[in-house]
Amino acid sequence: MPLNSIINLMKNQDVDIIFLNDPKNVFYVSSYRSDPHERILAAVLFKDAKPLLFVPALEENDARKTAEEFEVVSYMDTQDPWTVLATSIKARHSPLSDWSIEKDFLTVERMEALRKHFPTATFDHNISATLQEMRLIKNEQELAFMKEAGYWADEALKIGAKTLREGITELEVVAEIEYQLKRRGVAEMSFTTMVLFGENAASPHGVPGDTKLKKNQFVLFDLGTMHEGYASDVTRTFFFGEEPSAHQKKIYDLVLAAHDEAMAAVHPGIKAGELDAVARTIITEAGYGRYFNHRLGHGLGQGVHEFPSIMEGNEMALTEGMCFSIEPGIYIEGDIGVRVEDCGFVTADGFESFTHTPTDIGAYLKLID
Ligand SMILES: [Mn+2]
Repeated sequence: MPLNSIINLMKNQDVDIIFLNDPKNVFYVSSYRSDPHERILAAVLFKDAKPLLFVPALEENDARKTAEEFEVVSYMDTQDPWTVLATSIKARHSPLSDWSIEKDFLTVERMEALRKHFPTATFDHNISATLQEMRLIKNEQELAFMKEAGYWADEALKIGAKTLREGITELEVVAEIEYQLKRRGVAEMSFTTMVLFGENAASPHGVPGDTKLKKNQFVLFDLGTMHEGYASDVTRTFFFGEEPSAHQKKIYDLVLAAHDEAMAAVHPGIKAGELDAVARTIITEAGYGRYFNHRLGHGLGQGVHEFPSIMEGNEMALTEGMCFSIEPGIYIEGDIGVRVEDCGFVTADGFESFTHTPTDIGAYLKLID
């Protein structure tokens, strides 16, 4: 479907050919997902000819099976890929003057290769923003994949909770989560799994190590899984013990209130910056504003670094189908770190989360039951 929309778009503009080589965009239009490393992978779309998927020879069979609407052309490592590519493009008998390229991704080296083979073409159009915009709004299929990725993130939290015991290290918990997930068919996490004990969680980008778990500490899990090329991302801060201190409870409840209020505030039309402010105001008014040292959330899709960015100053109005995280936190160096995060999508009148693990301070006890 995205393929047809883009080709139609091309017909309304002065564009003859679209050249995509960002693997995420290639996947988006062709359903073929691959990390080609230094080799060239490209989807080439024409106004009046069958689109072309250009892959390294070792990927040819996989590409053919997946990208049904494309003609697959491959090249050996010993060949000059640009000569093979240019020959296939020129054989298309479609206008080839006005190109649209990914200005945020195409390297100068690759640009020069294109210019060399198409000396009379112009490369003024930029397709990056169009694709970014299209990828912002997820279709039913994409949402279904993300819900499945969310299901496995919830499962990961369950495994993590059941693994906790006094004396276990952060890395041992990480290992157990990933081991059990892989045994159940989850091939890939969406980023490096984070498990942090006590004050270690005061760094929002902390690195799990050999710290041992003690009773009455918070344990912060930030993790996600990939499903069919789509990511999930969830954070829970579990209280490992019976009774949190007044300080622990105060910080936790504040973060949770910010999280809940922001979740409830989402509706089509609210600006990203306004949503950030909903959560930030709660934490700031309680006197902890300087300890909430990152944006409220980020977009989510084929990765965890997509648009929209939920931050102050972002005037983008959120619309149905956009996917992002809501993840307020309070981080006090040498003391405490708490974050509660869910990812989800904008619905006709609100927000639906991909993850459903309970968020209350007693959640840990429920999960190990
Ligand atoms: Mn996140």
